[in-house]
Amino acid sequence: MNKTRTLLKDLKENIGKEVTVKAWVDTRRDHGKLIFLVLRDRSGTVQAVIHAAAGEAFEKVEKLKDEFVVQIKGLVKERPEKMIKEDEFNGDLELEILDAEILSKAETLPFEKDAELNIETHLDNLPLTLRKKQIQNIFKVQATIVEAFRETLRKNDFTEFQAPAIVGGDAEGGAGVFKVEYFKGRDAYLATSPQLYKQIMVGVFERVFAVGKVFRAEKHATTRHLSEYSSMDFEMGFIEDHRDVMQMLEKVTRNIVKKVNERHADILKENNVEEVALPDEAYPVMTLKEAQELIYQEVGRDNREEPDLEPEDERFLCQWAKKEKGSDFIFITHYPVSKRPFYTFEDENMPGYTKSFDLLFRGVEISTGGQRIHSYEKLVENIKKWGLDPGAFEFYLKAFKYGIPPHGGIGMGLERISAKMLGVQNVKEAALFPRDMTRIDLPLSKTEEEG
Ligand code: AMO
Repeated sequence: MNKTRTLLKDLKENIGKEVTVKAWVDTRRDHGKLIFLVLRDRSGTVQAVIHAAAGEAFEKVEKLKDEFVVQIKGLVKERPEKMIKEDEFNGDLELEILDAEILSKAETLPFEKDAELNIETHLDNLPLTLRKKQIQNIFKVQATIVEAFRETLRKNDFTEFQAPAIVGGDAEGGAGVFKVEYFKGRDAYLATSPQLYKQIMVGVFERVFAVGKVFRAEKHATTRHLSEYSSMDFEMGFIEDHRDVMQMLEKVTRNIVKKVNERHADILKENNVEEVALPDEAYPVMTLKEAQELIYQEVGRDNREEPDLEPEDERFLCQWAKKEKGSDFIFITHYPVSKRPFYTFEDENMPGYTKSFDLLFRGVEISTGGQRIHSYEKLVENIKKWGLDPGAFEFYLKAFKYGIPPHGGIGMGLERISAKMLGVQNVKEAALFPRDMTRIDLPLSKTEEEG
């Protein structure tokens, strides 16, 4: 057998020639004396066919089932005009099977391949369901989002760094933290964010970014929360205030939209999602107070004394921004000091409120950021005020003892922005292997029962 492999996307250049392809059997369909296979490799799909008259080769193909891994020798043919399927990958071609070899067998699938699965069955079977094109697409787009995030920041002189996942003190408030029982004489936790380290790194490179896993012991299973998620963070020195950070985040998100549109127009079309609305002007910006007043005026919901937005407020503000400003993104600034972590900079012109912001996108908060406190004394004071132990932050505080410029940054949830870009309802479907209170790969109760 010819061992040189031709990828399915390259079949077009081989019309009339014999090739060897290596692929999965995506589906098999028997039709009288004919067997049709849809083959799938990393580059695409093709329909392959064999007639009973082919003898020995036909007997080999008869043994194949869905998800068998095969090596197939075949002749690349153009399909007759009336058999062409315009919207199918390689829809104008067909591979006439000359020989087949099984590289790996597969058992019968535990679900109907084309059936809409409920989310639990989907998640229970991820090693298989991730192979579906529709699901693969989510993670292709996700990879592009990360690439675009990195690209913009590199272009703007940021250096990527790897943040630790085991930490001695939690920056975000402590409620949702996983404790690690291992280290002698010291409490340790899984990082809820690279916050402390990105600030330390401002003292090293001025502008830094990190993409990595962070962990939140969320008390609720929701469509927006994961126990482990991918955080895309940046931090930049020598800013005037939080608005410099917002500008950079706008650049990053505009490039994400641009790259996803350029590269995945077909996927966006398949998912039936509208193009992301980007305003010609800068993204709309509102303070929390203004946002609450607007909600009160427009829909009569009076949350004007609340320190934060409710999910329905976030949805309303996004609808408003889309309608009034032609933007799927909107910044909300100036959350109260009491609702933000200890490191957040208070606005000298608006005491009690911070130079911090959330970026909302299609109804949900996808990013939080702001200016940070850079004075050592003020930080120590705040750590105490927040009821935390300055001893736990001794290491972080060294950076501030020895000169840190005014700085700020953001953290953005990769799964949340991916889900919203693709119209995926539950953030768990935009996480490759989601963990939450009820699941580590398999449902926890089920594994306990079985164990
Ligand atoms: P925050 O806690 O708001 O801020 O988190 C930043 C962003 O991370 C995402 N996110 C989540 N995604 C999935 N599951 C979760 N449980 C979850 N929690 C948060 C959201 C959110 O906007 N250190 C600050 C950021 C900064 O100021 O730089 C922080 O962690 O998209």
